[in-house]
Amino acid sequence: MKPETPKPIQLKNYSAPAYRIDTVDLDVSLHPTRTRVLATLKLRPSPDAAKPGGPLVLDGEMMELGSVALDGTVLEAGSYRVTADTLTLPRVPDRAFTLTTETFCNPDTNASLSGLYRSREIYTTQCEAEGFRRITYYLDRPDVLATFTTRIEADVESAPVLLGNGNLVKHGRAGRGRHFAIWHDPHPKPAYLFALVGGKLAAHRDTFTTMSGRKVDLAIYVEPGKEDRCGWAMDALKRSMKWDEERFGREYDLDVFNIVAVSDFNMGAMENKGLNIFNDRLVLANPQTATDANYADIERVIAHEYFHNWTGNRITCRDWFQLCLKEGLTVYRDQEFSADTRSRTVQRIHDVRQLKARQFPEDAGPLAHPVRPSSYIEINNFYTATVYEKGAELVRMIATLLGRETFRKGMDLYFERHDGEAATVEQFLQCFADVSGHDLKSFMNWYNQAGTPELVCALKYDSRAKTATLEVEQIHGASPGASKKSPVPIPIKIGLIGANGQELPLRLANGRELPDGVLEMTKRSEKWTFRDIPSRPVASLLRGFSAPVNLTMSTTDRQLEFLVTHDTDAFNRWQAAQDYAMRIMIAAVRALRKGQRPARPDGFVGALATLLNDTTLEPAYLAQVLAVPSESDVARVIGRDVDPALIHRARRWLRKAIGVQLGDRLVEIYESTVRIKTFKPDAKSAGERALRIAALSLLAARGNPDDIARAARHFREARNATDEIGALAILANLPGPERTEALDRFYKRWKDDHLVIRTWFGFQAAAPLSTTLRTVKQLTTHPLFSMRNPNSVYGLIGTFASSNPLQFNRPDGKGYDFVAARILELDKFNPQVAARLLGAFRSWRNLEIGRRRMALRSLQNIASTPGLSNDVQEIVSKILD
Ligand code: 0A1
Ligand code: ZN
Repeated sequence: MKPETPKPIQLKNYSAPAYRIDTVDLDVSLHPTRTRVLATLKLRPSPDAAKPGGPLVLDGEMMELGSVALDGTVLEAGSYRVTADTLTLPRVPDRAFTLTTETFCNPDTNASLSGLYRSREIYTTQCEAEGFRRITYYLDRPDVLATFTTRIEADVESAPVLLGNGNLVKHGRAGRGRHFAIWHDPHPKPAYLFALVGGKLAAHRDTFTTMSGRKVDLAIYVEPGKEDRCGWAMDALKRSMKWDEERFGREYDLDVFNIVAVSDFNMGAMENKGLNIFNDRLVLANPQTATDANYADIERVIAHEYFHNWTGNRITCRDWFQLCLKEGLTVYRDQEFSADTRSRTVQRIHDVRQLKARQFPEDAGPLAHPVRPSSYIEINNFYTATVYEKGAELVRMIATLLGRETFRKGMDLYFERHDGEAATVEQFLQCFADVSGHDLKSFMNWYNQAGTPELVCALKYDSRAKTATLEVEQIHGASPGASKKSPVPIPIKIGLIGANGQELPLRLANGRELPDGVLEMTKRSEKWTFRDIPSRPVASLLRGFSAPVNLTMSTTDRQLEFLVTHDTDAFNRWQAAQDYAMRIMIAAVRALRKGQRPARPDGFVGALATLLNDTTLEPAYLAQVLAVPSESDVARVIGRDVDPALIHRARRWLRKAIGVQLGDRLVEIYESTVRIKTFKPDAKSAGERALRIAALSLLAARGNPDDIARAARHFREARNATDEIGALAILANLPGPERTEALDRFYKRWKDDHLVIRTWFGFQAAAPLSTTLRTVKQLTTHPLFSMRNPNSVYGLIGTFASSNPLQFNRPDGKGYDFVAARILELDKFNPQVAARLLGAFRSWRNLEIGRRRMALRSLQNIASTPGLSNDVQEIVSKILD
């Protein structure tokens, strides 16, 4: 029996394992309902164990145990103990020994998608974080590294392709319509990186020659008939391999690199050694089925998983508390890859938008946790924006503080010192401290403290002394379980801009020029005086978003307009425009709440017009400028007594005002942007398409019949998915015949493509219409919808809960009831996805009282349901705490 409230696992209780496993020989005989696994483990007492010897306790669950043998002798049932999640041998030799177990599992009934399961007839595995224990009994923890050899056997007919980690050693017939393949991975690895695949798969092949001249065979395996949609992913893979050699000196280390795309997958993809497994939406692309955003995501995730080969696989994590060591670092690496491949500024804007949309609300609410948490109940709940995205920001700050070259030296040392090990965040930081002489002790506070610091800044000008003084204070609000916090080192990249828009030299009072414009704040409050400043400057702070903080500084509308027009830092020009839009929407919410009309946003629209007329700015950047902050962004900044309906009205009003006031210019942009006949997925072409659609969307917000007709025409005449889906996104939000017609046409065209049809579900779920909830309920019974498929669940229910603030937060509470009911339904078979959906409720306390009460009722309903999974139990209790 599972205890009611599971006990949290604590970082401070870490101790090295009592036993090590040197080699693992697995013999897996695949069968849809009864797969047999024969595991031979070579174990020995660990020399560095805190408590050497003692009973051997192996993890294992959801399996049937056949037999156990020690050094070849089958044990009697009384000489070991089996519980729901362990196999214990009370006495084992105090020298090296061999343990053999025979177990059976059922891939077909495994709907949790963790362990071994089948997705559309393909056998596949997912072992991170703790799925290997559903395949065999094991020391399933990341600091147990072993060399794996895997023999896979299956029916030739249903599973002609058999893949494992490492290199293929042998394959052949096994009799009775069966065949086998033996894979050997020479690199010791933790069990979470284990994978195998069996099924009817077709391959898209290529090769890559590494920097030392070794040829690597590359293959992407997909359902037969889809090989022609793998070109982009393969191209991205080869570019990633090259980039990691050039930028970090990292070479690939096996003879083969395989990727498999499956349809049922809880997350995006998984970095299993030499055998990455992907959610098919992050592999398959052609111009008709994938948008530019999909292409960019595929490129990013292919790179991310590949980069894990060094940051995650060769150097892994000592324990799951160190998850950010591989994830934050690898996200930083994939972001840098995208920045080098695409436009650095636009990439940074994209990454910062994501961080603020996903991580900032997490850090400000009941689910806040440090980048390196100190306790958890269910580790799967910690694959969060905080660990990933904020984790990447912490690495970026180290790079900013140390400079590019020293940062690279630190990375080199990390690879040299810890290759083949399971490391900690402290060890990672030590490498940078050692190469730079920089004391990074207080940097650990970033890893150990939750919450987004607030930076309160003020700039004072002394016209007689011709000096400008920047005063900065860092404020740390309370987070769950943490009220007292220490200051953190903060790199603040700044510029001072003179009256004519010129960049002023950053000369400190002692004459020292500030390198790269980066100040390093270390105390709670600090000030810096700059000399030789001829007249009152305007400060451009936190350039490129040099630290994950909330910046507060009192600025006038004029100063924001000045920055939008004159800042030499393109990122901060965009940021100033966003801040300005935010300020206007918040004022509009206030006005609407009082029943007044918002004031005309002339200053803001004028500033936008200046940007649109600046010919030095690339289309992708302008598209970002035209995208005003989302409703959720506004809700986050307002922070309390949030009324999503007023925010929705305010944002609509602003977009309409832009459409009306800049109409002619937007039409010009729409008409003049080149319509490229043959689709190319590169960033420049994508930027042009994005700008056109952004203009189309603001014109549709203006709402003249011509504008709607233009969007409908754009949809009908689209020759690629970006245009088709971009126009559908606009039409789906506007009630009327154009909407119905577009949705019908799209459905007929794409109903046989499970990836594309997901967007059709999504747009209906995201529509801010009063009929949406009814539609979403109906769609859950649609034959193309399945609760068992995570993409389907996220596409319909996830979109409704997270991308439709107006209808999810209906004042009658029915949006909450619906989502809560689906969470309970899912929790019975896929707790990971259920717990993720539950995250949509995380900001419920910020709502106005009426909605807050409704949300509370739904949450209490979940919490009081008997038999919840640990996953959902942990999240709901934190949300309600
Ligand atoms: N390590 C993968 C993400 C991942 C995590 C957990 C999973 O199952 C619970 C699956 C994938 C990555 O960072 O891409
Ligand atoms: Zn990752």
